[in-house]
Amino acid sequence: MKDAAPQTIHLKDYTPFGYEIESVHLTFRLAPGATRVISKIAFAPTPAAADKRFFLHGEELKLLSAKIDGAEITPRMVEGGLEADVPDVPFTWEAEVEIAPESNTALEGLYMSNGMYCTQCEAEGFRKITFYPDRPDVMAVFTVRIEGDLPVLLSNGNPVTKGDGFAEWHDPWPKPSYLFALVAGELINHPGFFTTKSGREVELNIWVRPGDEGKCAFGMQALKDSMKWDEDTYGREYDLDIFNIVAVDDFNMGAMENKGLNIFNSSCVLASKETSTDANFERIEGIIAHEYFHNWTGNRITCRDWFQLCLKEGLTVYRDQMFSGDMRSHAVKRIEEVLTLRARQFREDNGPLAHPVRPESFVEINNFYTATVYEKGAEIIGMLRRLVGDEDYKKGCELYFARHDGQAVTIEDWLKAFEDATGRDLAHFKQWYSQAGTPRLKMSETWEDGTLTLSFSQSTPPTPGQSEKKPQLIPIAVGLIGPNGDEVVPTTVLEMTEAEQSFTFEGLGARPVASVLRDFSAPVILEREIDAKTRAFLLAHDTDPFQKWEMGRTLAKDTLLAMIVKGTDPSHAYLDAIKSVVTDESLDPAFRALSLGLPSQDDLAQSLHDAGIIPNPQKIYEARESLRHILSDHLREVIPALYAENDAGAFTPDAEGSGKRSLRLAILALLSLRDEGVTARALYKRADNMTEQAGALQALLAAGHGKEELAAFAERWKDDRLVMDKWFMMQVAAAAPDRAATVAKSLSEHADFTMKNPNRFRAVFGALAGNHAGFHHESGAAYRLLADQLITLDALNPQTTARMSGAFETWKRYDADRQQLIRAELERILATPGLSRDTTEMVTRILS
Ligand code: 0A1
Ligand code: ZN
Repeated sequence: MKDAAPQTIHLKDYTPFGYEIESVHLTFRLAPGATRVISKIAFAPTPAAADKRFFLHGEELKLLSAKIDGAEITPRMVEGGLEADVPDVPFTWEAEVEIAPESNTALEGLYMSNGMYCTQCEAEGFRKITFYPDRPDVMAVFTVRIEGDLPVLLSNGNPVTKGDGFAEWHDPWPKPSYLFALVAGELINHPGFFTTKSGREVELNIWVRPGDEGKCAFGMQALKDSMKWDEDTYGREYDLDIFNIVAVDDFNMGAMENKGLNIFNSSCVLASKETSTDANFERIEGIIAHEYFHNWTGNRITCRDWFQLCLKEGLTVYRDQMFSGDMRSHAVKRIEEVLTLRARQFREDNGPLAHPVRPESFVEINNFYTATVYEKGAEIIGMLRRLVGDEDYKKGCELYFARHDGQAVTIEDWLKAFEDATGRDLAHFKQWYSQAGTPRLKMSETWEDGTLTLSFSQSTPPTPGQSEKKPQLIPIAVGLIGPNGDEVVPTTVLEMTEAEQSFTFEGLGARPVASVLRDFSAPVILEREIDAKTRAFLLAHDTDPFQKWEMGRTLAKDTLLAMIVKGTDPSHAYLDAIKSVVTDESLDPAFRALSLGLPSQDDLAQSLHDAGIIPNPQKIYEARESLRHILSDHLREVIPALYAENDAGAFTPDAEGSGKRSLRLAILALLSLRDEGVTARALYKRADNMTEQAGALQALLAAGHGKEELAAFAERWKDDRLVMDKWFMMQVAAAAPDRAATVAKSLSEHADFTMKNPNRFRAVFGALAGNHAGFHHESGAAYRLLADQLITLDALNPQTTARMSGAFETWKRYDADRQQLIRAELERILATPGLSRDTTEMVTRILS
């Protein structure tokens, strides 16, 4: 069967399936080239259903037999599946199909990775395993028998029996097919256990390939911490006797929350101090929590249809963010969240791929696992909480869990629970789900007779399919700082609902300075008339860590923009302010490190574009490089002490150690511009952990050194695929603009490069897309190279190809020559015979 011809699916067309499922029995006879899947499904017509069409999804399946109530039938094969005539009373459907996991390079459905069988069914992969109503609103209880000559055979739920060459699993919780999972292979487990708050003993396992068993302890602790946190914070308890995590090398995304059997990209679970950086540890902790939290927000309560994806993803991201903040530092975590939101979601919202958090139509749902659905979706939950307050947030969640457990629901259901629990009308707030684009919030202020007036106006630029925008409900968290640096008005939340609105603060003695959008209380772009002096004042005195950081960041950005546009020297207000922050020992080292960071080249390009200036990538690169040298010079007297004092000592992967290391490495990067790499080389030799080893190597590369260390690194780590991903990535990331494409090309010819492993592909070509000046080099070489690679990859793995094509999403910012070069590449991709639905949709949207 062929893929269905591209067809647009609309939210407004939703209709329920006409049948309920009483039970599902699946038998798998595993064989790499020809696996048999035997299904036995008890259906019952839904009495009230309007649509009685019995349609089962199925793709790339060889149907061997089909029966209804034991009698052989011949179903009608139609696009995307089959139809059959069925009785209007309960009946049993049986089918036997054959699939070939060994040749499944799309990594969707049942596939093989290093001899191990595994599955990925979200969003619509189950239809590549057997014929089924593969839609999230059909929930059923599954019993699974796996037959195969492998020691470890896993599926969802609780184990029933295990014998020589077979195992049986039963999942008592009704679930949609996208949460189905099966794993079979030669795996080793790192065991653990957890006792839930009601005394249930849960067996925990992290399953890995032999050789990786030493990299599981951190993930196991993160899992236990997550289980405890969800009990303490949301009252959510785990609900099976066993919880399994499996690490797999070939995986399109980060990880997957299959019921009781989470499957992880090995890069998102395996950790050791020798092979993982602090950033890896933090990400692993967050993703383990994310997948675990899905057990309630996603699995017990799931989505009615894929338009509601943000229902589970926005909420679960919000939950994992709060968890990470509790485990580490809320201040640092919030700044990191905003950095990613701006880098990924604002970028998306400002280009041709902009879409609402709850889209209204799609061609391929896999293209909507986006920063908008995930990260902006989480921002919406954060705003909701700020608006209703902590107590009412808790009440709303509790009502939602109590009311919808076991159901497949919508954003309307989520908001209704909050309206009912709090008595608040959320009609206006709901618009955040349907209106795309990042609101621009302008602020001006006046001062008269002890009254400060803050006047705001908001507007949202048009996005594809939405030319007219309405005002959003924007929670603006504000605090006031008096002239002596004391806070005179603590944080209050202003609720802006109109296009223009003013708020007053009365009875003030002296004119205070307003700290606006504290904690980044809404996903908007704040444009505010504010001079460098006032910024420096807030940077010194603001009690809100996010705004404190933000002031340094906006100073850096203005400095860079002036350097790029006017060729001016960096402002002393910025250089001095940064110096005082980095040397302020009362501040968290992690915060100081973040303050030293410069806005990315991509961020600067967007700001120039917003200001009506066509960005020149080479100039942006040069200005940023020049500011790095100026900073290194400006800080030269304090650098040695900072470097010496922030030695974290013995490695522990916690916030404290990682904060010190991040400050020290940021300092090292500046120092390496002045000492010929001597200090970095010494650290590289001595380092007993990957954070410092990779940090030292990156500092060397960024300063134009590091050739020998790069070779030594490859020699040391040639057998560790995750560390080697870093080796591939670092070289492309550090390549000079005119070398980036050549470096990426030669790495793609390296013996250890393979397109079949998404991590490796992303290491090289994700890094190429992320090397702003290199990707946008005027020769167009990088555009061409990426297009060549995507065309080849599409035939193997459409999902990763489509995702990576997002590298071109900003093309309309640039000059006519670059636009012409990119357009030609996009058109060349689109003209590829047999191009996947995934990539066709993405490239078409980017071009539109
Ligand atoms: N639900 C997972 C992410 C995920 C989505 C799609 C996938 O394949 C198309 C795989 C994983 C999560 O949010 O972690
Ligand atoms: Zn998720």
